[in-house]
Amino acid sequence: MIQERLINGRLHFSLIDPDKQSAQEAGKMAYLCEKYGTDAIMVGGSTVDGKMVYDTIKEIKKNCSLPTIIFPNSADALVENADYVLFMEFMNSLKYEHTRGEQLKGGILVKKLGIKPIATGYMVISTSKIPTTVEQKTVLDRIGEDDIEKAVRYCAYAECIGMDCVYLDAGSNAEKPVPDKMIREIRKIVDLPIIVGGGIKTPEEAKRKIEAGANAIVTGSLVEEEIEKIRSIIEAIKSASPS
Ligand code: 1GP
Repeated sequence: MIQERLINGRLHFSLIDPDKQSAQEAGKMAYLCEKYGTDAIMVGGSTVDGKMVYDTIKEIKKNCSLPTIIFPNSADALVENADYVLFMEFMNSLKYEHTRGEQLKGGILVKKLGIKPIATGYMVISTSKIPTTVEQKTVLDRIGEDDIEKAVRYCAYAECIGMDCVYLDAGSNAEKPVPDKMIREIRKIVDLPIIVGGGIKTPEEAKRKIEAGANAIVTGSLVEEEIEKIRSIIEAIKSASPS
């Protein structure tokens, strides 16, 4: 179970956006991600629909033996050939559809389709001057890079309501990743596994996030743009010594 592996930490997830390439190309990317040592393939993006997700996962499964995890933008992204879904409450969104609306549609689909849900307290940390795609698509209770206490509060809430993990996302191609200090302060209070993504481009950054207390690092843009770079990022994650 991914949830158990998350608890032990030092994981890397490769995020593939079905909107950015053909399903066949996504399959080839997943093959390389597995070869480079990634732990799971996340599939999602802000504009995808179910057919694109289904076709992409089908090709990924032909080329790679790793678990697939849907990272949904809505209930429409839920498809039966996925292994897991990050079943998310977008905790710092002020839009009902992002906190509860799509989840009410999605819960029943997850049950019917037999996808394993990973209950995820998802939050966007705003680190960029120009809003990232996810920031443009919702209305946020903004958590800036210095709003550490607020971030800790959200994560403690996620633990108290029984989530499996929290996901701190600076947004795809963020100017700066989630700050190490924020991860460290959350880790002092919160026992849940912490997934961190958005703007992580170097092995050093990835390693620092793990050493600050993150259990898994997500990279998406690098998989699309310079896939061979994830090899050194994965090596750095696996060699990190969490505090
Ligand atoms: C975005 O956290 C993911 O939701 C990945 O971000 O594309 O910047 O790696 P990047």
